[in-house]
Amino acid sequence: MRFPLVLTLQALWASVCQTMQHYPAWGHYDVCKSQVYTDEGLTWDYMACQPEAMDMTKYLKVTVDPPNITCGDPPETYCALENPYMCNNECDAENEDLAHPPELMFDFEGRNPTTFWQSSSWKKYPKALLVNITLSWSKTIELTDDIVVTFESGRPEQMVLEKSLDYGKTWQPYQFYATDCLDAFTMDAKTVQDLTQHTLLDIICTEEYSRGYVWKYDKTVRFEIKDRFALFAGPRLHNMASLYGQLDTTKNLRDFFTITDLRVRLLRPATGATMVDENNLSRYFYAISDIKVQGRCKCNLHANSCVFDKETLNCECEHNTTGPDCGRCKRNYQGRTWSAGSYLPIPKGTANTCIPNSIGPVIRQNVSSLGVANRNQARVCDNELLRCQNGGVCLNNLRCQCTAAFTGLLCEKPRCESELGGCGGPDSGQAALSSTPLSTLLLLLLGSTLLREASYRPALL
Ligand SMILES: [Ca+2]
Repeated sequence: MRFPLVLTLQALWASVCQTMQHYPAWGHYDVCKSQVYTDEGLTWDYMACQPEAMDMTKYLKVTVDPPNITCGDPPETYCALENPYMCNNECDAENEDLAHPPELMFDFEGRNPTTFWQSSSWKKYPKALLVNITLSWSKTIELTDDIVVTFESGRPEQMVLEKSLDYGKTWQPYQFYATDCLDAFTMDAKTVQDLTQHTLLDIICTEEYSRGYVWKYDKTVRFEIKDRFALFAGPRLHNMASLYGQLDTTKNLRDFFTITDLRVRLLRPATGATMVDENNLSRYFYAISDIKVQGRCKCNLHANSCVFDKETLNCECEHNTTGPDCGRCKRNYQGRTWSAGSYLPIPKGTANTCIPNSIGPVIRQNVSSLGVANRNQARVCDNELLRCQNGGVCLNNLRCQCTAAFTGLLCEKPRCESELGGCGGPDSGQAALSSTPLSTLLLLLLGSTLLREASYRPALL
């Protein structure tokens, strides 16, 4: 009687696993592999996976160029753009309360007053006041939300947002910003709303974010990622399947949202008028209180986590891949050419796992029958894909040394299952069922009840 029960539990577990795989949290691709029971026994099922999107400003290095352009050395007093007689903005690099270093663009906002980086003033007018702010990740990342730059002073009259995909060797423009696009860049002014699926990759100049001080409460300059996503995924991004499908099949589109570095090129500060007041140049400067960049590590759909270690982000590669972006197969796993995972078919995607150079016979037999002679072929366990379960320890990749309560190739079975009276019997020793497998069994039994109930009442599902 107990044997069929075990089989039922195994079958149930398999069906629970399958159910979970078919209904993952939508669009997360947050599981790289799961263990399933099939006709061939315990095996792995692989899925495309990617890390969660996160606040990427915690992991960047910022460079401001020219290096001496940050205000306060020597100390300087600034006047308000709107009122040349209101001159109470002091900057002194030596005084912590009055200094405005670049880090203040990335600290926690919500404080009152806000904290911000500030440049020296436009003392050398009419020579252009040029500042580059470069954000470097030393890692390929994929943008998932709008880039938002919040200015503490008036927004610049001319600026360019640029990106690099090769760690800053070459740069491409992302978007041009100006009060007058034609005059500044000989480009027609457009907005993101003018873009279509066919022109999504076009680089535009927008006048949307450069209006003068009369709009002083509107302090942000955006690069609209979500509006671009929406061209495929619909206005509220409800059809991410369509977007993922496009990203999968169109490399240019995918690369468009991928960066290693960003650069804000400030070309002309806010003047609030057509004429620059040459007698009071301390009214003109740049000041940025916050930059938001949301994204995820690019791991080629081969990792669901990315760790920050020794000042660098690294994908925790699965699927026998390696490299900072999981961009190649691990040593001895070059049985076929590396390829990125795929979002398709939705929702699980395709892992495109790297496979061993030569696959030995699949080991299904009892571990005790494995001799030294076939050691090269027999890889029963390792610390990555074939992990020993329930506290078991992998010995020389040949066998799992299980704790007293468990048995099986990977220590996956409670030992009491094979004992007289089974796990439910009075002699089975409930101590053998540690809390984890007990709760698993309870879950399975609960699942079984629910599934049985569900099968009786299909109309309610
Ligand atoms: Ca700040």
